[in-house]
Amino acid sequence: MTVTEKHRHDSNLGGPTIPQRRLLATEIPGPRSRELMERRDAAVAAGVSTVLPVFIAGAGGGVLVDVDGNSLIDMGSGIAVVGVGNSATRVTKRVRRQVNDFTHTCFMVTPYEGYVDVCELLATLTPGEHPKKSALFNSGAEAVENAVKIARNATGRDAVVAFDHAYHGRTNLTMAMTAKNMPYKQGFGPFAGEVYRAPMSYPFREPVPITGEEAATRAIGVIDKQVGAGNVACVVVEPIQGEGGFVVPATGFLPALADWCREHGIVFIADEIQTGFCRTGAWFACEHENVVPDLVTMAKGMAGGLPLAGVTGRAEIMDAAHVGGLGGTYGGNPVACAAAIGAIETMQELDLVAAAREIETQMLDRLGAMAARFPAIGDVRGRGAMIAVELVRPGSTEPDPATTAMVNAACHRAGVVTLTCGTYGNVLRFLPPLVMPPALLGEALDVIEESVAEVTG
Ligand code: PLZ
Repeated sequence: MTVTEKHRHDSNLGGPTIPQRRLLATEIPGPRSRELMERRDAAVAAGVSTVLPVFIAGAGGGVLVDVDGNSLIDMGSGIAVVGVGNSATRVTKRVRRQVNDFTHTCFMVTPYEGYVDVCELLATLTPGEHPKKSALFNSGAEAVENAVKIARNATGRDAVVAFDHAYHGRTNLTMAMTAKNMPYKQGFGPFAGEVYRAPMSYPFREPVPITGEEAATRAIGVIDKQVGAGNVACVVVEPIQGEGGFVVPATGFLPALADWCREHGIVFIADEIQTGFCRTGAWFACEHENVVPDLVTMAKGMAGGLPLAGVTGRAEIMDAAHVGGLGGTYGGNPVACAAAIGAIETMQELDLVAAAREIETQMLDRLGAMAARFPAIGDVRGRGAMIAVELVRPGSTEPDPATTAMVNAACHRAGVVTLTCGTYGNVLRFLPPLVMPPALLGEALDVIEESVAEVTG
């Protein structure tokens, strides 16, 4: 693409006014995307993967438009990021204004108001009425790293507890906390020490059904025996696991765990990086069970696509680290903060909590009917606009990653961008932008149904 063409695309192709339709102009991927893939393969490190080799020229609402003129339905939101829609108006307006004023000072050198605005908003929006403080970073992994630093400093303890199926990032400490070896950890060790793993509540995969409280007792038993409560700085849990398979723990699991942490002076950290900012039909997924975490990690959805992450929590814990102990050159970059303010305004103005709940109803309805029709669908689960189906060998709970990959590929060929996840690679997950028009979501569900029929029928 020439520079002039790029400019035309920048000014015309994206944003909420882009036509909300599925349109296949070429096969997927088209010829221009294939050319670009060749350049990509020659220039980009092999370790960086591609789910769908289609190059995007513009995006908005619920669609991604590629360089061949195909308009694809976006059921991934760039992995739960553009909940407010791609290039959302309030985001781009505030970003443009900020870019014209200044792009960077480093908040640790000379501060600016946007950073403080975001921290004030986070204090209001996150669960709990207690005094809160925040620190801002660039990525989810960095937020998790810093939450652990803060918890260790505040408690004077070392041990970190994470769960089976957990995903917390790709840095050294967060790789240690992430459960799945391939592709995240293989060959990248040695990993950070003092990270322990506890069993998760994964209702579909319990050999014998147990309650959330029983699952919490089981996890606590492991921590007590293998670590000792008095050595634990923090327990870190995704209230609904993301990469691990959209695992919704049984009711009662999170509250029991949070209570036990409180009793033992352990910092309870909710990793809401994937679940936060209206995604699950609440501002934060902890709210579904009235759980008030000590610290919350956030990223993804908070800034409408710009890199921004945060840790928010009890003021006394957040303030435990010495002056100068937390930071980073770019953390809370002014452009990213402007985007976050625009994104949060969009969530409030369009009531995206309600929108996510409507998406949930529409999706669970259709996917539930599909589960009755196709024996390969073993489970349908999730909350809000974070919904998944787990594919198994019919009549069993044996994971079927091959079928999952084939259904995913069939969706892609038909112009619907879906993602997979799960420890066993057998979960097809859906993360539509919360501004997805119902008719377009209905069309995506038609394509998903046709794809399951094509592959398994
Ligand atoms: N915690 C709960 O979901 C990011 C990972 C994509 P970063 N999930 C998408 C990939 O394969 O790299 C995630 C998450 C939870 C932490 C993270 C990490 O966030 O912004 O990717 O560092």
